[in-house]
Amino acid sequence: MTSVLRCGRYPLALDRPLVMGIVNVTPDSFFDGGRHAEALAAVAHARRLVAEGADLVDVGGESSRPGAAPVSTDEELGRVLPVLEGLAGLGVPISVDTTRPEVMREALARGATMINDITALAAPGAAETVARSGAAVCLMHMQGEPRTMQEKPVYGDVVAEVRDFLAARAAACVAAGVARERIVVDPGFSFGKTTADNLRLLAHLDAIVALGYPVLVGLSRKSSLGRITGKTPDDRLPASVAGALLAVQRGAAIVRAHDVAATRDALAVLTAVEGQQ
Ligand code: 7PM
Repeated sequence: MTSVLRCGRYPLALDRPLVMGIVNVTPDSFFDGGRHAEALAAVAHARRLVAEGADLVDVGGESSRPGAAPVSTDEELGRVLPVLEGLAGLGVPISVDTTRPEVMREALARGATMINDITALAAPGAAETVARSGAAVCLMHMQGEPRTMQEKPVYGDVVAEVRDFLAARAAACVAAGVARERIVVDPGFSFGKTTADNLRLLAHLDAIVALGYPVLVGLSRKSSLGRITGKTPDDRLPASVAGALLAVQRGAAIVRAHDVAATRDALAVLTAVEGQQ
């Protein structure tokens, strides 16, 4: 029987790997046309990712990006909400990357059907906000906080710690009223993890998969891939595609990717081979 992830009005069948396209709403440098141009660029990018085959898109106002300067709630709302308005009728579920219940509420009211929270709904009221909505949620593991988490991550057993954290957060969400079919878990590659930690987590992803929730993996262009290959972010496409493929082979249900078309092609080859077994 195929399992389903309930993203509000969208039931997503998990009988094949899904690709979540990354849409960053970037305020800086590039776009000098102000807020309107920034939103239009993000909307255009999201539509392009859907045309490339994205099964869902993840819109982020960069409040939770590693190393990024924190932005105010108003600033985050100002970045994300116009993009959601521009994406009405997109046809695939829209995830919003946020840790703030107020941003969650406003985003859900504008059609977002998934919340991607790098703090796994730690904020007071966050789990209740998601519970009331019918939306899906991605619960991610992070050690520390974005500004400092890469300074000196320390684990005893990284796989067991990440697994136990995700199990506890999923149970807390269920207790708050989020149906199991709406929960996704994510080991949070590079969020307070060394390259060795990331590799161990990927090699033992089966331990996370065994929790029984769909697993989302985000390795796209990350620095661990840079350390392995010696490549800058712009040249990490082959390594990112390899990472996505390895994650899905180890049971990931969703991969979060910048390069949707290439990721889809690689997964199509994997799915075709698996159809032979
Ligand atoms: C700088 C470094 C900028 C890293 C952006 C990033 C994940 C995520 C991100 C993930 C989930 C990026 C990351 N990564 N959400 N948000 N899982 N659920 O590559 O791995 O976009 S931010």
